[in-house]
Amino acid sequence: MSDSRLYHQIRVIDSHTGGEPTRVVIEGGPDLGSGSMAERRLRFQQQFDGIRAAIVNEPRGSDVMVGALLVPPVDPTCVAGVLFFNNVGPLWMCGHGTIGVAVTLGDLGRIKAGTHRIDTAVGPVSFDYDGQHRVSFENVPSYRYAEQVSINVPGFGRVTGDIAWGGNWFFLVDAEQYVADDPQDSGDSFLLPFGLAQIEQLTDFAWQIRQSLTRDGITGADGGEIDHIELFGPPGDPQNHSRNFVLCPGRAYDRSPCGTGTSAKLACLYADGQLKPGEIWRQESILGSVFEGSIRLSGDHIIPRVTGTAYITAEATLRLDPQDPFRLGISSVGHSNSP
Ligand code: PYC
Repeated sequence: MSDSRLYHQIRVIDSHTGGEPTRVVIEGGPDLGSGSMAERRLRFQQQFDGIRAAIVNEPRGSDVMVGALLVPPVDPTCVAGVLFFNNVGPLWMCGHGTIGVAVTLGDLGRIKAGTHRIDTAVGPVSFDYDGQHRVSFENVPSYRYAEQVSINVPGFGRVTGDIAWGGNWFFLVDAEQYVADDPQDSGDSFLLPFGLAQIEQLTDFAWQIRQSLTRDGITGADGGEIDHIELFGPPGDPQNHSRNFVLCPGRAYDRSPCGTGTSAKLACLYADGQLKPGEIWRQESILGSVFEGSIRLSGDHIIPRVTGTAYITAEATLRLDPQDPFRLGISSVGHSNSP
C-alpha cells in the first residue's frame, strides 16, 4: 500500500449549479500570501498554475469543471475570499460558482441562512442563502461597453453583437439569424432549435467569433480580453424569456445560464430600455436550467441580482502523487509548475 503522507492532499467539495460544476478547495490549496484579491489571483496564475490544472483538469476533473479556491478575505465583512478558475486559467468572477460556494459554505456549517458576502478578484459580492439550495447574489456593477459591434467571422460572414461586463467580458449575439456559408445550406439558421443537439455547431460558431475578436484586437475596457461568447435563441419553456449558450475561455460551454453572462445580458437589456429595475428576467441555459435575474441602478451601471440553486455532488481528497506523471493534470495548454 502506498504511503498517503507522501502525497500533496487537497480537500474539495463538488456541487453543480444548474448543471455546471463547481469544485471548492476547502483545504490544501496554495498559500497566496497577502495583498489584494486581484494580486493574489495574479500570484495564483503565475506561481501555482500546475495546482490549478491538477484540481480541475483530467484525470481528476474535466474541461467543464470550475474551481473555487477559498482564501482569507481582504474585506473583513466577507465570510471568505474566493478565487475562481477553470481549465485554462483564473476567472475574474463566477456567478454559478458563487451559488456553489454559498451552498458549500452552508453544508460545511460555516454560514447559516441569511445575507453574507464573499471577496472576489473584482470586489465583494453579497448573497442571500436560504439555508438549503437557493442563493441570490448581487453581482459587481455591470454595464454595456459597446453596442452592435460588427466583425467578419470566417464561414459565417458578418456577425454583430454587444460587448458587456458582468464580472467577466462577454460578446453577446442574437444567434438565430446566422446561417453558415454552405452552398448546400437551406438558408435556415443552423443553430435552431438551439438546444443540446446543436452543441457542436454552437461551439464552433462561438469559437470562431472569439478568434475573430482576438484577430481584430477587439477588447473590453482597458484592453480586457473578451473571453466569453454568449449566444441567444428562443427559450424551450415559454415561461422563460430567452435561452443562452455561453462558451467559456477554455472552449467548454456553460451548462448553467452563467451568472456573469446573465449579468451582462441584464446590462444590455437595461441599456436597450427593455428591462426596468425590479423586473424579472428568466434566463434559460442550453440545458433548460434557469437563473432569475433583476437589476437595481448604481450610477451609470446596474447591479444585477441573480438567483439559482446548487446541490452538493461529492466530497473528496485529491492526491498528487509525486511519482504520477499526470499529477498536474492533462491539459491542452502547458503548465510547468510543480506542486
Ligand atoms: O456563472 O459566471 C458564471 C460562469 C462563468 C464561467 C462559468 N460560469
